[in-house]
Formats: sequence, C-alpha cells, structure tokens
Amino acid sequence: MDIETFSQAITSGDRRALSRAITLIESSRADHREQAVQLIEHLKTANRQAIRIGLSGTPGVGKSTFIESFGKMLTGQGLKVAVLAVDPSSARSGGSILGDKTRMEELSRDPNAFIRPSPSRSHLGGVARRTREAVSLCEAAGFDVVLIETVGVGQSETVVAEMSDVFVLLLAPAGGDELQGVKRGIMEIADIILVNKADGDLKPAATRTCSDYAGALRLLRKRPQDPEGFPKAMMVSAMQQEGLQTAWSEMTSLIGWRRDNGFFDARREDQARYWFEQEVRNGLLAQLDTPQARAMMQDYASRVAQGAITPTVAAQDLLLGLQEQT
Ligand SMILES: Nc1nc2c(ncn2[C@@H]2O[C@H](COP(=O)(O)OP(=O)(O)O)[C@@H](O)[C@H]2O)c(=O)[nH]1
Ligand SMILES: [Mg+2]
Repeated sequence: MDIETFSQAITSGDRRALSRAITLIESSRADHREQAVQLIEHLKTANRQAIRIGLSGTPGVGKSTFIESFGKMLTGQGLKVAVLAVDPSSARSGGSILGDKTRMEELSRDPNAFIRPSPSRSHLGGVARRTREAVSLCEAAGFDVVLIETVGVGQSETVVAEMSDVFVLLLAPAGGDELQGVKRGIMEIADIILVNKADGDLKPAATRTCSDYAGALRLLRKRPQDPEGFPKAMMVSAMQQEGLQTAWSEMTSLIGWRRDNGFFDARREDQARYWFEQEVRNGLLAQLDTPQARAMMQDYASRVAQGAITPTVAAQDLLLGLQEQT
C-alpha cells in the first residue's frame, strides 16, 4: 500500500491500518524505518490533538484495573481511547498490558478503544521512540485520549512524562504512615496522585495515604504550570469505579487552565525539543555501535593502554575517523 492510501486509512479510523502502522514503526529494518518516517511526516497534516495522559505506578497498584474502568467511562462518554505502554522490563513479562489483558477484557473489546501492548526486547531509547511515534499515530487516527502506561522502572517515568500533557501517579494505600518509597523526582513530575483501592477495608488506609501525599505535595516547590491546588492527591477505587469522573474532571480542568495560560503548547514545544535532542544523542551513539566503529574503538583502546597514544588524542582521532566514514 502506498503512503497516501495508508495514511488515509489511518486518519479515517481504520484500526487494522493503525495496528499495521505501529508494527511498522516498531521495526528496526532500515527500509521499514524509512517508510515509517515518511508515514509520520505524511500524517502530520492531519493536525489532530489528543489529551495525552501518562500513568505510572508500581506493579499491583491497580493500573490495569484503573485503565479498564477509566477507559470504559471515557468511551461511555463517546470518547475514543488509545492505551499504550512503556515497559522496559517487558522482555521477560511479555508486555505489561498483554500480561494482564484479562483485567482489560471489556475495554479491549470496545470498538472505541485501542490497546497496544509494549514491544519486547527493546532498550528504553527504542521503546521511547516507538511509543512517542505511536502516540502521534493514535492522534492522527482521531483518538481523543491517549493513555500511556508505565511501571515505575528506572527512567521510564521520565520517558512517559516527556510525552504526556498530564502525568498521573497511581498509588495503593500504605500500611503505616510512611510515604511509599516514591522517589522525590517522581513526586516532582506528578500532576495528579491517585490513591487507588479506596474501598472496603482499605478505605481508612487510603484516606491516610492520600492526606500524607497531599501534605508532601504542598511542600514541593510551586511550579509555574500549575493553577491553584495542583498538583493534587485524590482517592479512587478502580474496582468500584468510584472517583473516576472526578479524576477526569481534574485532568481536563488542569489541561484547560494550561491551554488558556500558554503552558499546554509550551510543554509540547519543550517536549519536541527534548525528543529532537534525544534522537541526535541516540543517533551518535548508534554510530559507535557498528562493527567498524567497535573495531576502531578496540584498536585505539589497546594503543591507549600500551601508552602509545594518549586517551585525549585517541578519542579525537577516532571521532574524526568516524566522521570521515559517514
Ligand atoms: N480493593 C481494590 N482492589 C483493586 C483495585 N484496583 C485493583 N485492585 C486489585 O489489585 C490487584 C492488582 O491490580 P492490577 O490492575 O493488575 O495492577 P497493576 O499491576 O498496577 O496493573 C488485583 O488483584 C486487582 O483486583 C481497587 O480499586 N480496589
Ligand atoms: Mg497491569
């Protein structure tokens, strides 16, 4: 299929075309990459914008259950919802979403939802690019909301925060009064903290956890991109489907405020800049990862070790040599 027809199929909402397009962007084959880049360029003209929501939380807090309930609520309101995942550990688990698709049974059958599991055997840089590109494909396909899920492993929260308009941290009620080992850096990027499982026996613990985090959030430096009262902590029950509408209202009101005050576009512009720089960095690193480059590295390294050449000069020579090759 030529790019023109392919793009039209995607923008007209053909889900199989969208799936195929995502498979194309996931491929590392050079010819596929070339087509993928063309396709994304082509789809830019669709100029559609979804609300991008990043969702992070350690395994077991209820991400899948939340996505199922929240996603169904949104599709029930006539919105089209896409779910993507960034899971650097998925090589083993087979993808966080696919792993527990049973928890998203209804959403995965919903004609207004699109769920795509995380690709396996990829390093974080590759997963990031693939997800970022998948987000733009979903936007071109006319989705209103794109949920990007991640388990909090390593840098994956940062990756997700750098591609979302709102970053939501999902927590479970804590036993004691300790903050759940949530790293300060994650608190700082969270726009909304949702304490899940605020139901049944867990309700009192959820209430305590929620006020602990509300307190912790108040201690953080005020960010210019936040209206009064944000970032905020609130309670939900994904299982009982409670608090979800309020959570959604908070997300949309935050986005509305940011749009009105220029922070929405500014954030997307910063993100575009960030990803451009990442791509350049990754591209340079990839140049070191060819057989010739590795051979050159080894050669210089042993001469440096023998004292035949200084590290500084060796590095300069090697970089010049690489430049000449390209
Ligand atoms: N009580 C209660 N349990 C929940 C809720 N949401 C999820 N769970 C349970 O928590 C466990 C982990 O949920 P899951 O969605 O798989 O978490 P994930 O690993 O973050 O995707 C499951 O046993 C769920 O049934 C909730 O709102 N209330
Ligand atoms: Mg899950």
